[in-house]
Order: sequence, then structure tokens, then C-alpha cells
Amino acid sequence: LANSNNNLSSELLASLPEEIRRHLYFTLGHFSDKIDSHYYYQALANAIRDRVTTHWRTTRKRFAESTNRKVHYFSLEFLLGRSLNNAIQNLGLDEESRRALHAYGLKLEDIEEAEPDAGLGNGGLGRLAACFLDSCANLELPVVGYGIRYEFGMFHQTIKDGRQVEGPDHWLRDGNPWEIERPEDTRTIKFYGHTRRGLDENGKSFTKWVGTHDLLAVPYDMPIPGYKNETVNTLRLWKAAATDVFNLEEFNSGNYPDAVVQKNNAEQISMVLYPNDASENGKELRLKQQYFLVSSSLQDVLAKWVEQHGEDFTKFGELNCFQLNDTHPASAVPELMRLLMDEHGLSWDEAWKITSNCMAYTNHTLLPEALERWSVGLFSRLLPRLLEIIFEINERFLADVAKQYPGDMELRRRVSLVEEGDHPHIRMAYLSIVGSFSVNGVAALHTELLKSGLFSDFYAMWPKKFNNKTNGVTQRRWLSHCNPELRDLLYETIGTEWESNLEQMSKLLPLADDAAFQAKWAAVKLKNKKRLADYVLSNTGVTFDPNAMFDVQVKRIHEYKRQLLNVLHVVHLYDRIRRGDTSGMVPRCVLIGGKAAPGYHVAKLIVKLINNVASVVNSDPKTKDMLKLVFFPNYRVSSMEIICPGTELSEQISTAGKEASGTGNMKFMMNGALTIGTLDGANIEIREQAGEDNFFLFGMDAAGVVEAKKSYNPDAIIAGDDDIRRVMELIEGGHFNEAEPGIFELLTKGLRNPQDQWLTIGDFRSYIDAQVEAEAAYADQKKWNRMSIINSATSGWFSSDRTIQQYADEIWNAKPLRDGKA
Ligand code: DL6
Repeated sequence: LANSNNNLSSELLASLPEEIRRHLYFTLGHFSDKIDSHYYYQALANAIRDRVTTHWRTTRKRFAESTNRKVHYFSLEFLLGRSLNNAIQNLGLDEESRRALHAYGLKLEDIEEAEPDAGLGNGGLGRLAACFLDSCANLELPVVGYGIRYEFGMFHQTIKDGRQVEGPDHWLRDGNPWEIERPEDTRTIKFYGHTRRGLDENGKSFTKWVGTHDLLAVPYDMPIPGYKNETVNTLRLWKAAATDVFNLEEFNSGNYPDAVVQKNNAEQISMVLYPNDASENGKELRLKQQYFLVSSSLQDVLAKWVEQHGEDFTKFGELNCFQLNDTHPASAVPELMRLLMDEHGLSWDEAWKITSNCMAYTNHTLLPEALERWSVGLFSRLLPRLLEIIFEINERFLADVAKQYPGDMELRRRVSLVEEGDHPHIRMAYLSIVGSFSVNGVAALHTELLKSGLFSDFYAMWPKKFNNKTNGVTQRRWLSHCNPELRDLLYETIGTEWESNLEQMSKLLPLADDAAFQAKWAAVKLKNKKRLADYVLSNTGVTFDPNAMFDVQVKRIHEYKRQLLNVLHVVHLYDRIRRGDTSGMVPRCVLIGGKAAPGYHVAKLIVKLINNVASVVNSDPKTKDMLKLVFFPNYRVSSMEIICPGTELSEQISTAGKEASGTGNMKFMMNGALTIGTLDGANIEIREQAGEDNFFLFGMDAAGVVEAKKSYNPDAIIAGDDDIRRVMELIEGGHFNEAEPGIFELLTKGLRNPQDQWLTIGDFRSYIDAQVEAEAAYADQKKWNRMSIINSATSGWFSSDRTIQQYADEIWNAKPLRDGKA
């Protein structure tokens, strides 16, 4: 049977049009002649998935048999977006798919629109995980992603009267052709209960976690196809289920509703993604989600290990690595200890040696409010055995610190995994650092700030643990797929190698001044701007003129990202136009998009301000030819795929020292946008790669921010600068909220507050000046095109292939499953 399975797909699969027909009829039961894009999407997706399956099977076999070190990427978020085109592209089935659909009078683009985004992430961190999986498959690395199959992904954002309204995102409603349930790998997860110690029949002491409430973790696998290399890796997502669907006693006694309650309680765990980006999620359910992911995934890896090696764990640490995507999966440290000791009988020292040699932690934020802390009370109720283990890790760690730094009580208090006080908490970042062999930041500046600030005590103890891995994005999605016009120009000009080696983009450099190439480059951008303008019109009703400069800021709404600074600048331009001061100005269309965490009041007020300013600016006959502003609703992966290629000016304007890296900045750069930005996160490296002349720099740097805070006086800045004063007067005078006086007071008071952490007013003058510089460059289209080409040409460093190669070489010690392409 095994042999006859080998070539199953090639034997059984018919041509794509026939496969579509078969799936329409047999899989979907679609008997009508009506062309319904939902059914055609499902049929095509199933047909493409069938073609993925053979490679998936051979990759899994290779993976299972390999003795290479295996990597398990643990993340509470995977922001995948759509899968159909990704699979078509990576399998090289574009032409064939188009032809197959043509037979039904359908266009591939229209069918792709029927696929909902898999929005299982908040923003940068989750999208990074998705890019990483793509690059791991491209590099044929033995990496499995582990996450949660949330029933509801990132909420759906609509705008009502200028305000954000959240709606559910039931992305699985119509079924998901990209997943396969694997009930045979179901795992049991424990919560609550208590620990029991004793001696077993051989007189050996044991600790057991008993009296627990158990539930099941059922895995769903999604294929992650590599780029034209016959490799298909796996993303395993867990769904929670009750151990018994019905409580039979309740059921038989006629209490049907109560019998179902248990099922509902269990399923809650994988019901919804917490929508907070960069702030703490302190809820019990969130800790349950974290432990649920960690325990099921570790049990999964251990079960496979035991199948292959029996109970011999000597080489487990050497042959496995767990990359923790932020502290969300940090309970992997005590959970692996528990499993090794309580379930597999290892001693503390044996278990610790293994655990601390195979855990690696990536930090994604310096913001104190995003650093996870869990109350000891909650931990002891929910995960009592894990808490005991954490306490012991801490005790042993603090004893080592005492040895290394005798008498330094203050240091011990600072680095303790337990934050003492009336309500003691576990510091998850510290647990991750102590339990890992590697700690990395996500851009050069970020890593330096971790070493010198947040984690300086740990850096002093273990300098070799710390390393930097500057983020990257996959050029397959963020250039090739989303920008087919540019892709074709690149094929024609520098060939195709850049799709798996982005450094090849540098071949464009000699063409930066070539008039004929510039004309082609500009024509591509214009087409993309038209596509974006249509998209903006159909989503917002606002007309963007493709001849204006397209100026874009899309990302989560957060004070540190300073969408407010962008709005202040729009108000400044509006004010200038109304005063007739338009010298040097170029027509500009500003697009801002992003979601605010539902409980983040200030962020939601910023959304309201953007919308109010937009409705005044867009309807003023004096300004409407020179300036437009839209708030783009429900910003998500698939909208970035249209926004990014049409963007000319990329706004990366965070307060220096606050944005760990940014990845949108890299997508824009690849697609030829110029950046206006601060010296923050990966902006610094973007500027280094592109050259200072090809970047619009403004604002204080991270050290300047620290210095400025000592004597920050925004009122004085406002009073001393007529442009800024007029902007504040317009907003404070209620010009944009005549019907709702006073609603923006919280924002304007914040701007004037000497304690304002984000120093928005402090950077405003410098920002205005940089914008003037950008306009001057834009007015000279030859110069602009040159700068744009240079940006794309120097974006090679920002491929996630480069990032992942560094993780593989410098952290994971992982080798590809096979050398060379098939
Ligand atoms: O590393 C991915 C991404 C960075 O590019 C962003 O700069 C950073 O803000 C983001 N961090 C988070 C923090 N969440 N937590 N914890 O999303 O990570």
C-alpha cells in the first residue's frame, strides 16, 4: 500500500479544468449552472490543494526520517492572509489556473477575492510569523509552525460616523479548504487541580498533577508550500474540544442544555484571537490559550520523539529547537520541564539541560505595557504544577546570581522571575531569558536597546545569549504576487532569480538614471496607483487622482506610531492651501489605515479625528484638488497587497526607540516607495541600505528622545512656531468637530502635556520640513524615479529569506532537508 501511495496524485489527478468540475460536483455538490464565485473558489482551491498534497507527503516523510535538528516555531499568531494565490504561484500554476477558469468565463483575480483572509494575528508579529514560514519552506528547512486555530480571527472594522465599530470575523464560516484535521494526533491538556507527590512501586519519588479539568487539543494542518521546490512544510493549528462532548448523566436526566455546556466551555479556548497589539492581555482565557498551545505542541513533539527514539532523551536538545515568538508561548519552559520530569521520569538536572538548550526567545517590543506579567494567584489556580516549576527555576537562578554577584540583593530583586508586592506576578520575559539559550531582538537598534536597557542585567550575565535578527518579509507575496506589473518588468530586466534571492535586485542599480528604464518604472507605478485609486473609491467613496503623490500610513493605530503626527501635517497642508500658500506644494492623497484595539480609547479617538479631518478636507472646494485624506477601513493583509504597490511615500514616523522593527516599511521599500521616517527600528537599516540621499529623515533619535524628555515643553514649541500654532488652533477651535464640540480635547491636551511620551509636537517642525523635501523631490520626477529605483534595488537585505538563513545558521543550527532543488 505504501508503494502504491507514492505517486497517487500524478496517477489520479486529471487536468485542472476537469478537477475543478469534479470538485464542483462531487466535493461541493454544486449542480447549478449559475456561476457563483464562492463555489469556483472552493473548487479551484481544492484542485490546487490536491496538487500540493504529493509534495506535502514527501516533505513530511523526509522530515520524519531526517536526523537534522528540527525547529518548532511557537506563535500565538500567524497572520496568513489568503492562501490560494500563494499556492498557485509557488507551484508555478498561474497560467494553467487562468486557462482553466477562462473556460468558465472567469478571471483568477475575481475568484481569489472570494477567499477570506486568515487573520489569525494582530499585526507585525503575526505577519512576520507567516513570512518566516514561507521562507523556511523556500529554504527547505525542517520547521513546523505551531499555533491556535481561532474560530474568530482579527475583528472586522467598519467606520460609523467616523468611529471604529468592531464586528466578528468568522473566517471559517464557509469551510477552509487549506486545512486537514488530524484527529489521530489529538492531545489532552490539563488545567486547575493540584500536585501530589509520593513514591512509586520502585521506591522512586514522583510528582503528579492530579484532579485536573481536562480538555482536548485537535490539530488542523495547513500546507506551507515552498517556492517551486517541491517542498511543503506544515503549520499545525490546535482547536480546543471537550473530552466528552456530552455529560451523559446530565443528558440522561433530561438536562440537555447543561450537558452541552462543557463542550462550549472547552471550545472557548480557541474561539477568538485577543485583539490587543502591544499591550497586555491580562485575562485568564488568554493564559489558557497560551498554555493550551504550548502543552499540545510540546506533547506532539515529544510523542513523535518517543516513536522514533523511545524514552532516550539524550539527544533531544541537540535535535530540537523551539523558537518562542515573543513571551506569549513562554510557559513552554516550565511545561517542557514538567513533561520531561513528571511524564518521562527525567531528573531536574537532566530536564533543565535539555530545556535550556533547546528554547530560543525573540523579543518584539520595548514598550513596558506589552511585557507580559501573570499574577501568581491566577497561575497557581490554573497551572499549579507549572508555578511550582517556575518557583524552582527562580530559586536556582537566584542562587547562581548570588554566587556570581555576592551581596547584591538589589540585583537579585531586579532579575527575579517573580515581581514581589501585594500582588506578586511572574515576569514572562525573564522566564524566557533564563530558560533559553538565545535571546534576539528584531532590528539592530532594538537589540542594542534591549542590551543596554530593558534586559541589561541579563546581558551583563550572559552576553553571548543576546543576538540580533533584523526582520524581513517574503518577496514572493510582497513583490511578485502583489505587484505583477513590477514583477514582469523585473523579469524582463534582471531575470527571475530575485524571487528566491532578493540581493539580485541590486542589478537594477546601474539603471537608476536610465531614462528609458525610468519611463517603464514610472508607468508601472502609475498603473498601480490607478488600481489603488479604484480600490479606495470602491471602499470609501473618495476619489484619488493618480497624478497626485500617494502618501500612505497603514499599521495598527497606536500613540507611539504617531498617526496623530500625520494628521497634524494634513491639517497643516489644509491650512496652507486655504491661506493660498501653495508654493512648492504638490497635489497629495493621504491614506491612513489600521485597527485600534477595541479597549484603547485614545487610539479610537485618533481614528475619529482622521475621519473628521478627512470629511472637512475632502469637501472643501478650495483644497480638494490639492489634498485628499482617507481612512481606509478594515486594513488587512489582502488590502496591503493593493495598497503597497501603489504607494509613493511610506510613513514610518514612530517616536524613536519605540518601534522594534516594522515590516511594512520593508514592503513599501521593495515596491519602490520612498520612506519618510525617524531613526527607529529597521528604518535605520533601510536608510543605510538605500543611502541617506534616498530617505527623508526627520525627528529626534532614540538618545535625543531620552534627552528631550528632561525638559519637554510642547506649549512653548506651539507658541513659537506659527505653522504649528495654527494647526493647534484649528483643531482646538473645533473646526473639525462642529457638531460634537470638545470631543478631541483628550488628544490636544495629550499633545500639550509636558509628560507626552511620544513627543509629537517636539518632532512636528522637523517632520514638516522633511515633507517639504519630499515634495521638492517629487516635483522633479526624474529625481524621484531614481530614488525609487534605488530603494527597490537595495531592498535585498529585507527578504525574510536572509533573516531565516541567519536564524538557521546562528540560532537553530538547522540544515535544509535536502541540498539543491529537485
Ligand atoms: O517583529 C515584528 C513586529 C515588529 O516589526 C514591530 O515593530 C513590533 O511592534 C511588533 N511587536 C508586537 C508586540 N507584540 N507583542 N508582544 O507586535 O513586532
